[in-house]
Amino acid sequence: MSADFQGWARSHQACIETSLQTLLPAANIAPERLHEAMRYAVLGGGKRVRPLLAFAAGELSGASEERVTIVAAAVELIHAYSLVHDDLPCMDNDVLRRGKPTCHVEYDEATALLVGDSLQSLAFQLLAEYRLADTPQIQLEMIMRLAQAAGSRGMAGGQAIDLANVGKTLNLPELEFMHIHKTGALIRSAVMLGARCGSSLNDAQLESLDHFAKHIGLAFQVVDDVLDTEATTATLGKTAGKDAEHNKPTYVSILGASRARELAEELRRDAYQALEGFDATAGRLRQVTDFIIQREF
Ligand code: GRG
Repeated sequence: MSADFQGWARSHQACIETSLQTLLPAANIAPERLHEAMRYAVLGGGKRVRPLLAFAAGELSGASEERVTIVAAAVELIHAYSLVHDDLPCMDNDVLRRGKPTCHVEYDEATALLVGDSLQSLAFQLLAEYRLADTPQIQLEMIMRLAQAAGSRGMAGGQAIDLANVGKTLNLPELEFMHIHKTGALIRSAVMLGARCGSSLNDAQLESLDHFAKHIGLAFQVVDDVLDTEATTATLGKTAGKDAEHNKPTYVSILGASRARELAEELRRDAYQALEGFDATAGRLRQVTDFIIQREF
């Protein structure tokens, strides 16, 4: 990873942290415990991959950073909600997330449920509250895109498929279908919402960008599966080896670790190819792609 990218990523991670701190309700506002738990779940952790993608896509479309910051925060709030709910005993039942006790362990299950609900509502409130696009029509499309990505035809639906398949054997297309929804849909929306904050892209370019986003969404999951088997709990900040322990079908269980790594590389090449028609302003997206593939946690 180049020093230039590291500097850019660090400054945008800091920017999203500061914005989330301001956008989340203060912990001394009633109901204090819920607000404190929302801040606990969102602040001070995570790689902020989705915000980085939104910022990089915003650079491509000539978007203002103020607009992209709100969009990036909204997508990260949806992501944080999904992690809180995913960790609940009725789902993955995990105790460690982002290097600290999961939300329901630190607080309680009912609070964790409400944290997820409230983060999701706040995300959509932000998208409706701020001016984020050149026309109201585009902004409504953005809101609809995030709703679709988070809902039963996107992330929540993917999670339902995941839960239904524990202990079962899936083939590669079935696994891909699950992850396009569970992980890919939100990543795709981060890219597209970031891009829609600006106005320099035509329909064909937006389509190429969407193509790019689909590939990196899948690549992200392939790498996630590899890391689950190869990295330690300490490095990941979440329990390693859970997929095998829970008998979950993964890219590693189906392909083996080495072929899964190759698949991630193929997806990186496909993602790069989708960006071929763009000029140097797509450079950040290429760098975030490399980060997704090469990350160690
Ligand atoms: C509960 C509605 C609902 C959905 C849950 C996305 C998801 C569906 C669950 C997250 C659990 C999980 C381990 C998914 C696999 C890939 C993934 C999204 C990992 C976590 O994302 P990172 O690595 O996490 O970006 P950080 O902490 O860095 O933000």
